[in-house]
Amino acid sequence: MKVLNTRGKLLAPVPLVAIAILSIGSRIGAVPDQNREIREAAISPLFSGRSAARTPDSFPLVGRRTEPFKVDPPAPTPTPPGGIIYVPLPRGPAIPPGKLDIVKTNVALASKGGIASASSQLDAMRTAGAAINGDRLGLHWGSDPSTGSGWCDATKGVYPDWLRVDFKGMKTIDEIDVFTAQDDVTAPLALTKDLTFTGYGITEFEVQYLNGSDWQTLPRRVSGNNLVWRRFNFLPVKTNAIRVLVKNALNDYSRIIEVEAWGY
Ligand SMILES: [Ca+2]
Repeated sequence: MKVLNTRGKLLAPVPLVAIAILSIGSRIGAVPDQNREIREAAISPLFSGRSAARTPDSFPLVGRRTEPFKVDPPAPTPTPPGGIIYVPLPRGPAIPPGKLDIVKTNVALASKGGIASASSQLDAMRTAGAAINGDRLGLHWGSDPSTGSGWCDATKGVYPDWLRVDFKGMKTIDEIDVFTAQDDVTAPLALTKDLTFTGYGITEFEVQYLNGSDWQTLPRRVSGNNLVWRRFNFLPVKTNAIRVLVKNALNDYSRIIEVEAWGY
């Protein structure tokens, strides 16, 4: 299978796997206009290493192409696992030619150079750093923030509180995931997108990214939340820091187990 530009020139080798072009808002299984010319696209591996239940807008981003191109031959329907999916994007920063192999990772991780800070923290076991240690569950809450636990603020019943992560330099990100405290912090359950809380989670919050010296708030502000895991997908932005601004939570404190920022 080849990727051709509009003049038929081979642009890049593509693995012999199915290719689909998804128009904005379309879903897997509905693959319209396979040969339609698109001007800009995110190029993502389908079902590679992450949940097959993920929606097209949350696949790991591995690259972008800004030159008009089309796919030849048309993709089969439905697209089988292991295929590649081209998601047209209306705007956003472009990756230079030859950079199509960039893999999206969680750039907020301490192990990736992320540095966490917060408006306050309850104690040395529930630090901001516990929210970028790679543990999404909040294992052994209240002990060893380097391997588990999570962040808890120190201003009882007073909001807002914030948790900030500074990246190792400028990053291009298009997804942020926020995990709050589960009901049984001594025995957290396996995560699903439907897992709810009734005891300690954050109920009202905004996710922001730093644009120069200004915090830009993602369009979807959360209120009345009862989900442990909230994912935010957005058009790629280039930034060096993100922040979760908590405006209300159950049980008087803001508790965030982990915050992730996916990009490169
Ligand atoms: Ca954590």
